[in-house]
Amino acid sequence: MSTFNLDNILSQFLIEGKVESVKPLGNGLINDTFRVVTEGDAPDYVLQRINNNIFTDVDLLQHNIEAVTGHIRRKLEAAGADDIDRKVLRFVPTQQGKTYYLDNEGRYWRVSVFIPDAVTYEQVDLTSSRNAGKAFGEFESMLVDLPEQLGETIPDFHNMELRARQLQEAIEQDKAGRVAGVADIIADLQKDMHEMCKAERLFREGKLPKRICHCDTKVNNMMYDKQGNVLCVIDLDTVMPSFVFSDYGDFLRTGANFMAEDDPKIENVGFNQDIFRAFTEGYIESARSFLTPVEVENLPYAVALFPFMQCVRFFADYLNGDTYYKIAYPEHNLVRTRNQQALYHRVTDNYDMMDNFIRTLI
Ligand code: GN1
Ligand code: MG
Repeated sequence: MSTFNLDNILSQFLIEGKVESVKPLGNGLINDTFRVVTEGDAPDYVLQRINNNIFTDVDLLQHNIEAVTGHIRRKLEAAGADDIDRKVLRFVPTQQGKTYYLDNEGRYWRVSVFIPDAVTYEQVDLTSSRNAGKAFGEFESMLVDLPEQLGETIPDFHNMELRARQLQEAIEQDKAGRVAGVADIIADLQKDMHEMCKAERLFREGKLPKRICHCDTKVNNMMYDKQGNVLCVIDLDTVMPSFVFSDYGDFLRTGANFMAEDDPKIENVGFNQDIFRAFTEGYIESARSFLTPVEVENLPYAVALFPFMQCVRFFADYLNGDTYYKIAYPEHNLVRTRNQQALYHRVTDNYDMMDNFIRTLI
């Protein structure tokens, strides 16, 4: 990371103040993120290198982010909200008036204003889960009337049929020679593959809408103030049309697992019912106005779908020789796979509980 000439990159953006330091920030698995500390009263900034191996159309991506943050900002202004810069990200333009900079080596950069006195969590409690549910429901609800169609920054990102095909290819190609050791996982996933592709079938039958969703609602993609109130949703690269299952299910994948997604103690992986209930209450409260009966009915399926899909994605990356997710050690993606597989099974043990609870809310 230190090989980047960050001073030169920062000088392309219209930032205020003199840069004091630039340090790595957060634990994202895709982009490289830095906090830019400035001297005196000027704001601090977040500098990010956008991983354009994964987000191949940065123009479309930044266009989506501008459309979404602009729309939310206008709504907050119209509602007379205070502290708007703490509730929606503000991107800093370059000298050329764009919100990203392409350097001489083909790397893409962007800068947003750092939100002070705010925190992200790797784990949530009941209050922060309820607030997160409300916040993601509000985020979707504010975007229901976005006056333009957004493109998909990663086409078919949460399409389970595509993820199934990618896994099948990874198995057939066996690029890293790892297939022989993991036959048990392959067989286990294949059992439920058809069932887990249900959303795509409902969509083709015209029964399930796509809406603008965040599509990366893991716990650490939300900023809280020090009192535990949600300020703002961050990490907007995957904002695109998808099923609401994406936001609802993916939050619970990280929020309601007793362990981190890469914890090797599989026997401790489990589904936290209290977090499920708290998050669901918050989500239904703010999403009730637009959710259809088919969406509501399938929320328990969504809770199972996301650990399942994430398991398939980590597993395919493991079989392909670790080309997508950042890893810290050679078997990291296999550990993540087994963790998500265990979580998937713990979630499916809870179908009846989830169904019954959701019924009490509507
Ligand atoms: C990636 O960028 P980050 O770490 O928030 C991934 C998500 C996965 C997640 C698993 C663009 O998110 O889809 O759920 O890792 N983002 C992309 O931790 O693939
Ligand atoms: Mg992130």
